Amino acid sequence: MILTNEVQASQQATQFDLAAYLAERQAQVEAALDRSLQVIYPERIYEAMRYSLMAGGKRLRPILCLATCELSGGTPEMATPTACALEMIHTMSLIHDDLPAMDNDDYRRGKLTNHKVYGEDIAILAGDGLLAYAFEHVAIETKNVDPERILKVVAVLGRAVGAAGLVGGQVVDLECEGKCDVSLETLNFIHNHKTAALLEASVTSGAILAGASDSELQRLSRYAQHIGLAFQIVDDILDITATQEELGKTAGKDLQAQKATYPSIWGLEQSREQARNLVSAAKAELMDFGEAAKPLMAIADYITARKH
Ligand code: GRG
Repeated sequence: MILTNEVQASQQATQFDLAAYLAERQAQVEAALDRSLQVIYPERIYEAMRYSLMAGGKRLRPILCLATCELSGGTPEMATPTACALEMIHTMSLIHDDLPAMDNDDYRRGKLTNHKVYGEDIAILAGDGLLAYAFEHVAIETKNVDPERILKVVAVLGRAVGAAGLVGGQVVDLECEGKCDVSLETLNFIHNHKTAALLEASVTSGAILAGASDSELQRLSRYAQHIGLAFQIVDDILDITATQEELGKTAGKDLQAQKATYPSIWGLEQSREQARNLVSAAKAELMDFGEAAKPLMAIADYITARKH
């Protein structure tokens, strides 16, 4: 699903086989997610949780977590439960974001949204169930890692999800609905919290599990903040330029809702340039890691080249 032209463009830039890397990691993540959540009684809630969790998606957050764990000298096994938890958290945020009380979307990842299939009540609970299970999964399934590191990861995930992260960003986003005078500062606040916070947690949690130093963590955090904002700028651009089929969700929603976006402030061309600058800044943070940072470099390039 991800192995398209934009990946080939990134490969040429970094001379790294990103397509093969992503395909292998996606397969590992899909298998681990599939194993992580069984349908038991009461079946309806587990089915609703699995419906969205196994609906595809790029699996970018788990892949980043596995990549930084490896970069910092860890093994994929150490980070796999956290990688799954990140996708559970991301998926629950999409389920809640799509609800009628929020963005009111009918399609996500090319399928009907959770509430369209299971109803609003179950969709809310499916999100809650995934959120709680994410933390349980990290605590119970992480093996051969110092418990202090696991505790630190739990704190990082909690902060990324709560009012200091996704929830805070979503609240300001809701407050800005229908306003035409949203400042760049406010827009940056929204997306640093809604989008970049979980990407940052994905990058740092893998490194924490592997025992990265504070200075390595700081560099990785800055890398993630830059790619997080670039990711959102590209998301805003794609909302204008891509089709529903390419996106797997309704296209043109931002324009329709008269939402403040980066292209609405800067226009398309300047938005593309800002995204490219952020990716360059992200890659500069990786210089000291040498060859081992090639996957993260290639992922940064992919973010501006992606079409969905
Ligand atoms: C977290 C407790 C809690 C509640 C949710 C609704 C909400 C609060 C926050 C909204 C978060 C949100 C939906 C942010 C948008 C992030 C984003 C850019 C999503 C698209 O990510 P991709 O492109 O999607 O990685 P795939 O489908 O590929 O995984």
